[in-house]
Amino acid sequence: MTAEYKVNGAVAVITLNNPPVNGLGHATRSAIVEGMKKALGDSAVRAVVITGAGKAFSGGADIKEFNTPKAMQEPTLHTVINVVENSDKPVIAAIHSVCMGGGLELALGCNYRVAQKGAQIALPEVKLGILPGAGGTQRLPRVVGLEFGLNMIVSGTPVPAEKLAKTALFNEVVEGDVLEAALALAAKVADVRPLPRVRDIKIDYPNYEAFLQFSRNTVKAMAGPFPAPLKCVDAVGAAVTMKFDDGIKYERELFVELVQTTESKALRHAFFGERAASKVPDVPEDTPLRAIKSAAVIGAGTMGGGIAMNFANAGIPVKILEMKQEALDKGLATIRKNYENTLKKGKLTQEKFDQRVGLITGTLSYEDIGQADIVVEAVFEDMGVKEQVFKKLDEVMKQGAILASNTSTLDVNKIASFTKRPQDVIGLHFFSPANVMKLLEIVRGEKTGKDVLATSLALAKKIKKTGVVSGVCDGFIGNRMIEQYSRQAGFLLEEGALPEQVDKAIEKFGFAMGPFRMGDLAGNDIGWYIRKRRYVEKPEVTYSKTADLLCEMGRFGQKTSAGWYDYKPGDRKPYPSQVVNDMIIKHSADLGIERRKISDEEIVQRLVFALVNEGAYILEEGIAQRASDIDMVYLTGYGFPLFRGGPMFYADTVGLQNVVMTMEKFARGRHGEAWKPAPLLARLAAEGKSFN
Ligand code: T1G
Repeated sequence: MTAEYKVNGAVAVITLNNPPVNGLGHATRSAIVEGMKKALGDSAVRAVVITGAGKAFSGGADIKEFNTPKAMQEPTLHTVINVVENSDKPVIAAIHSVCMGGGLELALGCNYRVAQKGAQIALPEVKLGILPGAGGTQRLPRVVGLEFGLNMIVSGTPVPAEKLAKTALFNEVVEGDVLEAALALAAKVADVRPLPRVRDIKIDYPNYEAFLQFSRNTVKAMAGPFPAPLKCVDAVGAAVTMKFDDGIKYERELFVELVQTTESKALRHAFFGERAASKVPDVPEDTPLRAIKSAAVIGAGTMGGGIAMNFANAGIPVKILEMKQEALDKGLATIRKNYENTLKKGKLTQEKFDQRVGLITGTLSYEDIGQADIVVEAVFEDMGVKEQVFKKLDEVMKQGAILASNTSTLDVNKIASFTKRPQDVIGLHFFSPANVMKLLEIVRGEKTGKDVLATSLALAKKIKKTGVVSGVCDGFIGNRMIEQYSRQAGFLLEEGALPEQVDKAIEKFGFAMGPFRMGDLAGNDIGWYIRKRRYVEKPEVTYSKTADLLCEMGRFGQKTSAGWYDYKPGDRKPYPSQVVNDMIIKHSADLGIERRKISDEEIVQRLVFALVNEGAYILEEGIAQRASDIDMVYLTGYGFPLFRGGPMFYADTVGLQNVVMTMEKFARGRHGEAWKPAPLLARLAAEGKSFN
């Protein structure tokens, strides 16, 4: 049963019991209505308490039901709330831990609400590209006020119950057992009539038009490509401008409109994708984890420093090992500076600053780090250097320590072979800046222990990263795909586009930054170094020479104040470079290519479908476990626009047949060999299927 019914004296208790978060799926909704019918039909019952078992009162509607017939199957959540609100006996919600979305809307339909201190209260629907669709936009402002209610709904941010203790949302906020408090309240209000109903509260907000207009302007500016925030304002506006039932109808219309949007489907895809990523079919959920109470990082450079900050931010003491005092001092000073900047911006308290800085220490001796539970090497991306480091780690690290490499492309199996404990070796590929970027590629070697993998996934959560498991290949998931994206970017330059047009086109599509601005930021020499290796390893793979010519000009990007773009001292703004554009145009001539006008649409298709096709290869080779993992890599590590759901999700929305047809057109052009559809992509397209 997904809601239990029990009579406790003269009070009926309906306990939602649909783990993990008491999602209000159809079965649970039906069970609540059943319970209410029993309570209303039992003359011995004088009041009803609704509460939740397990770790939540309720996390809201069952998102998995959306866009399926079950979501609209009676009793809908509206019906459930109406049954509660029209009850002729008092109904009390006893709220603990989590009360969100439809869960809060259900509570708002009750006559009374008691919450436990610390319970997270939210209407987070906007984060899924929708809005509260069961009366939340009409009831919440009636109990917490128009402004606070609108802020909660437009932001979707949880608020601890005690912060709402003085509002009409809660009759009581207790420290102790919330069910006991609710039963005591039930006894007190059993005979109170008329029963208080949130819908009867009038919102008193003089000059609400000005407030709503101001809210519309503010929300429009921050909503970007997402339609939901503005619709939230419209729905909440109805709570003051319309009769209650008209407001409910209007809210419903807006909800139905939003739940069909691609933006909402993309957000829901990302919500589940984030959670699915931590699941590994052959690693049981109850795999014992290794305790991570201390960490060490090898290398105090940009990556090493950022990685160390992740551990300190999670309260884990971390030792940074460097070879030279000067490098160590520089690295520690950079970390301190980073924290000082955050402190200055008011995003860190002095106490947290002191705690985090205090958790990071430095050393020049390997012996000092031997007792750490995990060590992450972030040294130069060269197999010879990795070999030295891992042989040393194998000597000094205690048994059971996890030996992780932050390599961005190198073979983790080979790295593991430098040790006598390959089962303890794993890749933890952070993305720069490592203390900011959410993505963590967790590279599973052939011999990586299941407990090491499970521990790394749990560690990713602890340091607030999105951990995505990758198999071992050149570039893992993200960099292997970006390689094809960069190849196309180079070919586009040879055929007629210039850096600014390519960047602008893909940034208009929604990328945070185009390939050439990104190259100038990260350093064009990084790609240069990798291509030189590839020219030897894979001579059959062609690249545009423009990027090499650029580097031969010493134009590595912002760090040399010149890259694809020109830069002025102290100004990170990219200015189109005549020198570079001339080089590109001359290079086309040298290749005998007649430059042509290339549309923005073609630019976007070639860049994005290059990602999709390589993603399909990665999927069928089992390097990535699922398409949504690839999407999570691109959403959290490469600035792919969230409202488009990631490259694989985007391809699904375009339609795989259309993707393949477009690729066939490109295959007839220059470097057509790059457009051979991955067999998986070709098959799914032929069968009319999708990746996700
Ligand atoms: N529906 C379906 N599954 C859900 C779910 C939900 N609402 N919430 C969580 N899950 C699953 C999640 O996928 C994961 O599954 C497991 O529960 C644990 O989640 C009409 C229409 C509640 C704060 O947006 O914010 O109500 O991976 O790992 O860290 O107006 O889950 O184990 O298989 O996140 O303890 C509005 C979304 C819905 C809340 C718990 N509600 N959930 O966090 O666990 S729309 C939300 C969360 C709605 C009404 C509208 C969090 C949490 P698996 P978890 P957690």
